[in-house]
Amino acid sequence: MSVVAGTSAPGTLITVAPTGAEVSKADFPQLPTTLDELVAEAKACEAAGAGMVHVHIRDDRALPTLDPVRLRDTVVALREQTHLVVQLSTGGSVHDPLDARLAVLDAAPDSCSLTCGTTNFGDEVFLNPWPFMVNLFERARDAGVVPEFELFDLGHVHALRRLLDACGLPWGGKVHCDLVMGVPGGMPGTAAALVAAVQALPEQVTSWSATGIGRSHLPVAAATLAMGGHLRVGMEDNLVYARGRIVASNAELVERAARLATELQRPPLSTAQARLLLGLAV
Ligand code: KMH
Ligand code: ZN
Repeated sequence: MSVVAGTSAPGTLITVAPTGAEVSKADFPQLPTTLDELVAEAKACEAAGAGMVHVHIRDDRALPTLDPVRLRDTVVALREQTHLVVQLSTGGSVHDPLDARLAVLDAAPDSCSLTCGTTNFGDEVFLNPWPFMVNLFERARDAGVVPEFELFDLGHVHALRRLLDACGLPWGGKVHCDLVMGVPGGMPGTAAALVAAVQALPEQVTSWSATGIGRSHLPVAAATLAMGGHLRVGMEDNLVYARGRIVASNAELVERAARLATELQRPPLSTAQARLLLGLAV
């Protein structure tokens, strides 16, 4: 199925990215960094309309970690206490080595992120060499984990085409990607860039979402809904709810996304519908 601008999915998958690897707990105490905080936030976000959670975890000092035991405990806890699709980040932080990022799959999530190319990331470099992408794709397929392809740039869209042509379809047979827009170093968070990226998506793509970083969060969400895409929101991507007002919780970002989607006649997908969309067993 080709997913081009103008085609409209019947409902909206809302993915919440509650924590990320970059935001400081000291600066934003409402950021969920402990397992209890993460699970509580995930439950509130599910109640507000989220279908999937994109997870980065923190250590006891609230710093990003890819500790395998913590990752596994996190997947188990989220599975026990929510119905959300559990997606672990394999991007981690810009300081994480590639082998630790591959090992994230050992925690047996439903889904994992897979970024389709290296990108400047503020003052840092987010490294995703081609052999790493292929390795992660194949390991995810072998492990029965559905990748979400993260696209930070138009070049990443073309790299996704190359990856699918080289490796075939991922586990589950569906191809879901997420356009991450407005990262300093990636494509801008504008409607024009969104149209260009969506029009360039390979024909194997069955669904797409987008998120705008920082001040592009709302414009990207509005343009995405208008184009029939799905939404990602959360404190990983955006810390400002409105002019002069900091985000109080991830759930309020999900609530707003659900309201917007409902007004546009594409209400939030249930978690069961989200699983079908992504090629996961219900
Ligand atoms: N934290 C960024 C360096 C992902 O989760 O896969 C990478 C990132 C993408 O957040
Ligand atoms: Zn992430």
